[in-house]
Amino acid sequence: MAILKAFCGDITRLSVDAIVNAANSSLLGGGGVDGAIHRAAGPELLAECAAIGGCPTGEARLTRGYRLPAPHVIHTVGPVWHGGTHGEPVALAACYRNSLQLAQRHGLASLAFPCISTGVYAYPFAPAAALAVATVRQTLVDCPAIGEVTFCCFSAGDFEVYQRLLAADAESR
Ligand code: AR6
Repeated sequence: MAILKAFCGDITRLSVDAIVNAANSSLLGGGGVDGAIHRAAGPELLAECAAIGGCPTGEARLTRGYRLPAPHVIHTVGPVWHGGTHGEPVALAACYRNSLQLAQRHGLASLAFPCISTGVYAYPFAPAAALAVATVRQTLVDCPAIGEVTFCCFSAGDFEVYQRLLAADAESR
C-alpha cells in the first residue's frame, strides 16, 4: 500500500523521483510553482519544455529535473476555475491520474504534487484537495511501482486541510 503524506514548504527542495509542475498549456513557464521550478531547475528545463510543444489541459509530460534535487519533472496543466460547471473537476482529476500513470510507466517510485489549479487558476482549495486525495488513492491501485506520494502545500492552512484528509484516508483502511 503506497504511503500518502503532506509536506508544507517549497516543492523545489524535495528529493523525490519526480516533482509535478502546475504548468500552463504552453509549457514555457510562468509564475507560482511553475516559475519556482524553472528558476531552480535552470534554463535547460525551458529548452526541453519548448521542444515538447505544449500540453493540453488534464494531460502530463515528463522532463528531466536538471539542477533540482528531483531527477524528473512531470508537467501537468490544471483547469482554470470558471465556476465549476465547465468540466473543472474532471480535468483536475485527469491531471492527478495522468501524472501518476506517467510516473508508473517510467518506474518512478516517489512523487510530489503541488496543489494544482489552486493558485492563479483559482480552483477552490478544499474541493481541489479532496479530489486530489481521492483520485490519487483510486489511481494508485493500478500503479504498483509508486510507493510514496507527497502533497506539497505552500501555507500552514493548506497543510492542515491535507492533514485532515489524509487522517480520514488512513482511518478508512
Ligand atoms: N512550492 C510548492 N507550492 C507552491 C510553490 C512552491 N515553490 N509556489 C506556489 N505554490 P499556481 P495554478 C502553490 O498559481 O493555480 C503559473 O503561472 C500555490 O500556493 O502556481 O495551477 C502557470 O504557468 C498554490 O497552492 O498554479 C500557469 O499559468 C499552488 O502552488 C498558472 O500559474 C498552485 O498555484 C497555473 O495556475
